[in-house]
Amino acid sequence: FHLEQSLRRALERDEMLLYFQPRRDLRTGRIVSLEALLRWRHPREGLILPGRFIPVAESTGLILDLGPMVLEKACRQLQDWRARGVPTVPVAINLSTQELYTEDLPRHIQQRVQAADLPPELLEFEITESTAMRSMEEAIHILGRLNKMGFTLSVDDFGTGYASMSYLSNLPVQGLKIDQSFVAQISDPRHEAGADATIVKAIIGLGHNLGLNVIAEGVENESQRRFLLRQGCTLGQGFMFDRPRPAGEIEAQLRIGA
Ligand code: G
Ligand code: G
Ligand code: MN
Ligand code: NA
Repeated sequence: FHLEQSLRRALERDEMLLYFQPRRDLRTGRIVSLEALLRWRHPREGLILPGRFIPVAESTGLILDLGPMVLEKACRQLQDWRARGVPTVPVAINLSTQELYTEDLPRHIQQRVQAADLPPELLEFEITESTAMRSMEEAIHILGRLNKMGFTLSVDDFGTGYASMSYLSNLPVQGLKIDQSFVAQISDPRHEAGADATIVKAIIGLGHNLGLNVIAEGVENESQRRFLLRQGCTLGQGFMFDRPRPAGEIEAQLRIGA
């Protein structure tokens, strides 16, 4: 099994699909948005997770085919749900480093979204802290353009990179996602006085003070949920509520409003 060759073929044969993981209001459990997560359904290897192939796609340049394909699939899914009267929520798409700095990404995104006749409010884009830091001035410019077009932006995996507070305050983003490695450390009430709990509290405070929506990733249990709520973080995603799932299963949940 040669990953790079197979990946090229996978794109031609359309073996890629999107799963979706809800972000929920931690108080009510209501779905507020979805994150699109790429999956590769390999005919022999089965379902391959992005952690295995996104880095290869990035290093080979295949990401420049994969990225637009993800956007296209997400737009088509939203369009389909809307056409069939399924109550929709915004869908967040992960942008890799190479994609963000692609020539004229904002215009490309705008064209796709307009072609699907979608309001820009239905799409969010996530970039990691390290992607933003790669070329700060350029990132500010690109994100600013996306913002003017009406798209919502957030910083993913926050806390794992080296972004300083002043950098974060300069980024035209609306949201911040606490990396799941920190959230994992508050899964036991006895850890709430520990260093990681302090980091989680600090990130929530920083995000809110900058006027950002703060989403906790990797919420797996009730004590994490309660801790986050006590700190004022009301948005989360994680296995406590949902695993990433195919569109059909998500649709059923959107219909019942759960
Ligand atoms: O779904 P999973 O938890 O295995 O995702 C692992 C990683 O792959 C995450 O960091 C996520 O951001 C990334 N990822 C998932 N889907 C996409 C995608 O469509 N594009 C990019 N660039 N990264 C993705
Ligand atoms: O883009 P990002 O790096 O945030 O990717 C989200 C990843 O986190 C996805 O691969 C998803 O499957 C994973 N994930 C989502 N919720 C949980 C969770 O509660 N626990 C763990 N361990 N992983 C999660
Ligand atoms: Mn993400
Ligand atoms: Na993340």
